Amino acid sequence: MVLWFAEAVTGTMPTALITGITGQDGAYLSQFLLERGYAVHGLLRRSASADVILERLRWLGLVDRVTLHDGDLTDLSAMLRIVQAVQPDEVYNLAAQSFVHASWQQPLLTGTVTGLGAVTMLEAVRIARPQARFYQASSSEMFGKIQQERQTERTPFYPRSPYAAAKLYAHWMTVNYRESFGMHASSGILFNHESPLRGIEFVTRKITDGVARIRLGLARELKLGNLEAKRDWGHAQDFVRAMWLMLQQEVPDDYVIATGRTTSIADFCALAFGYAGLNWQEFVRTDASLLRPAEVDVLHGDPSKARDRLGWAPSATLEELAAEMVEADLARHRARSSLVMPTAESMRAARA
Ligand code: NDP
Ligand code: GDR
Repeated sequence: MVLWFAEAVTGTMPTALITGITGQDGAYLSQFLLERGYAVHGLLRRSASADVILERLRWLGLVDRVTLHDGDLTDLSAMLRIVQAVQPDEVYNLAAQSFVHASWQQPLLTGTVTGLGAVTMLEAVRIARPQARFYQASSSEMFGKIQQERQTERTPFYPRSPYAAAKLYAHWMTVNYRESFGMHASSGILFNHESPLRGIEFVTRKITDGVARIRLGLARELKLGNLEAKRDWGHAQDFVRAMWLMLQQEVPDDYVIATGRTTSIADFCALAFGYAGLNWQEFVRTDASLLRPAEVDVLHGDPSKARDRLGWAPSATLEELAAEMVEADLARHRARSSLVMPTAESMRAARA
């Protein structure tokens, strides 16, 4: 087996701590790290619906393979206790209030969790485990009202939502901790990435879920907001690999992670409905209540730096991504329960 950075330094298998482990990226990152022999620890905030919260880890068959620690990202004492106990080699700060639309209704919460929460984690690491390598989940939303047609690490930021403003604060604080304290802290400026584990409120998953419902006769239409917005969508599994690659570099830095292809919401509808043999224009309706107070019209990343320095490139096409998501949603609805999802393994078996 190949020696990773931490193993090469300490002679033991590396330990990772992931905030946001129950989210889309946290689940895939856990899988990626476990496959490489890491001990994976994660932050779990207390919920009355713990069974549902663990669904993504369960889908990937990982619930019993990771160690979960109770705590909220906004609670410095808890973060300190966890970092002290785990003594991680690598810390991935993925936890956030991550839904842009909700950030106008909850600007203070978004600022507290998505912005200050990152600093809480940076502080915990600086105090309790300063030699750990730190990853911050920055976002292409920071480019907002774009200042360059293709966005790179050098493109000026122009956030358009409370979420983006909070991410920008967290981004600059990560840079600041790197420069002030010499921490190995890197930011990944990730463009949209999706998967069957994407939250249902985000547009791609809302569309593939809608396709599945319509295909199975459970719904007749799908209501969406702005169909003209364009996004640079990739597969979450490709994107978590980029996070890890950043922390294997000798020198910490910031990287744009994108596919370099941008597509409108309408064109994604055409792909997803088309995969199920449906004409999207017969089923999609627009609903003004789903429009945002300020929109990010187009995002189109240039991942040249990540390609050249990390050797990173996306592997999945948008067509493959849409097909995988529609298949997963069809399987979920066929299972007839929102609480009992089939596992990836059982889906493979059913198809075989
Ligand atoms: P998700 O919304 O799927 O996951 C968010 C995670 O944060 C969940 O595990 C959630 O826990 C956790 N969380 C939220 N609030 C708190 C809190 N107060 N304390 C502890 N944990 C909390 O996001 P993704 O996996 O899609 O994204 C991961 C990160 O990357 C986020 O920071 C997001 O903003 C950022 N990002 C995502 C992109 C994308 O396209 N997916 C692109 C660029 C950046 P719970 O399950 O309990 O709700
Ligand atoms: P985004 O993702 O805001 O880019 O943030 P989302 O899928 O929510 O929206 C993408 C675009 O689709 C338009 N849209 C709709 N969006 C939603 N959610 N629901 C609809 O019905 C709908 N109709 C049209 C939106 O207006 C927007 O233009 C995601 C999150 O993962 C962030 O955390 C992350 O930082 C960024 O991606 C990069």
